[in-house]
Amino acid sequence: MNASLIRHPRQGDGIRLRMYLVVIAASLCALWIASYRQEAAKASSAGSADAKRTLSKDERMKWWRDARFGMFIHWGLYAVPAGEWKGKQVPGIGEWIMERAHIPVSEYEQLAKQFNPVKFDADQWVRIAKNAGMKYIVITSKHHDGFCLWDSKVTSYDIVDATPFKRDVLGELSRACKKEGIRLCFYHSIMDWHHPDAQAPFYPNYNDTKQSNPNFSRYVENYMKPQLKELVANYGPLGVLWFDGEWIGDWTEPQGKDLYNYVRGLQPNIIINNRVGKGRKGMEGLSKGDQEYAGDFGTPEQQIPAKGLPGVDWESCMTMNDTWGYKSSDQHWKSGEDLLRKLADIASKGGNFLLNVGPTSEGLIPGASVERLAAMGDWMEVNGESIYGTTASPLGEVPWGRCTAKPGKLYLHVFDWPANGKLEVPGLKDHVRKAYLLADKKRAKLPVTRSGDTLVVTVPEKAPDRINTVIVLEIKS
Ligand code: FHN
Repeated sequence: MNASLIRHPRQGDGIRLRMYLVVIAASLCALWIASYRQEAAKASSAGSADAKRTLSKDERMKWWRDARFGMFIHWGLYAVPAGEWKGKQVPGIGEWIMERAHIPVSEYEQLAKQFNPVKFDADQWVRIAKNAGMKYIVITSKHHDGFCLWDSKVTSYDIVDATPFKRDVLGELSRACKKEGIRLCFYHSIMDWHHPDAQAPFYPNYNDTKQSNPNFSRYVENYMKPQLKELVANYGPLGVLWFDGEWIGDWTEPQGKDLYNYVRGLQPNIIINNRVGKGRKGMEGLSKGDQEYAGDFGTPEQQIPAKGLPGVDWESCMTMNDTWGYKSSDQHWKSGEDLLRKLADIASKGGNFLLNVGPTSEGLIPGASVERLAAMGDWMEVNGESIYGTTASPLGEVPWGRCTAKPGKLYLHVFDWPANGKLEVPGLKDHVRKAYLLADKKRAKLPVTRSGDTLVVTVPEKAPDRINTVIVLEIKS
């Protein structure tokens, strides 16, 4: 019998077995792919449902609370005069020059013809923020002067229609932020010195908080709200709408509540600051219900509340020099050391730090700002864990620096290094499992002893970081 015909029972079985195995493997593979696709479809629909699902406040605030550090950008026509008008230095913050120099609307508008920021590069701005360790950017879509940094269909007083630059800056920033995973947020001024139904008629005192414009509600309904709709629809989803200029007499708490609801209707999970209403008077005093409409977080400005704002989310916004909008004469820069320690101080009190840059009329972030932000980024690269997603210190004041916390961990931010090599941590009752330098990849243990209620950590003779060295205490919380 032709051997070839003899199909060895074992051999035949072997081939059949292999075929069965191949068929089973192929079926399993097909099953896995089908289930993966189903899971992915479920996840993505859940994701988009999440985007559509109205989140709880804690869910909404999570990315913001984790972020802790953002970039404020004040940019507009005021960068052209840069603090000087008709040959004279104008005192005060640069973005207020229209008010401080009492410039008529018709004259101030002419600045648009000179605004041609040819060196503007959205990717560069976003990289500067990201490399500094910042997680979100809040830029002035429209400041008090009424000039719009996007291509608005509601006015021609905007960067596309009124300037030789003709580019939609907010659109370019939106794309750059998406590319780098940075949340884009807009500052938007309720007070508008250019609009005839708002404060323009109050010239020469645009900031008159007593006068009332009989057409103000027309400005709100036919101008401000449609512009906000443009901003959310065309550049969103946004992280935060950061309102300002709420102190004018024509703006009331009921309008604030209405605006809060309007914006929440445009993007249910957007975060809204407390200046949407008259919230700057302090949210902690408001009832739970009123607090809801008072916005999602408090906005202490150019200051760090001594004890933070217990019970509410808050963000301290600050300039790097003394002006928000660019002023060529303002070279009064805070040091990188001061800025870094402010970041730790704010986080140790449970707040966010919104640090401002005021780009020039050419579209460049000033070099002094870039240098400081790069230095902050170097520190954040090593120590970001002690800032991002942390909560306020459970310890009282500590003499040598600040403290931030996460479940099971305390981060000791040591500004003043102990000369005797013994860092004393008062009032810490928790059992400390381990102490180590955050910068030490090997997490070599630092000796820990107790003296009564005071924990004593033996530290290296020299401070690894002279500005802020972080020591981690792993505790049995
Ligand atoms: O008047 C504005 C000022 O120009 C700047 O925008 C600051 C930043 O928070 N807010 C207002 C002053 O409180």
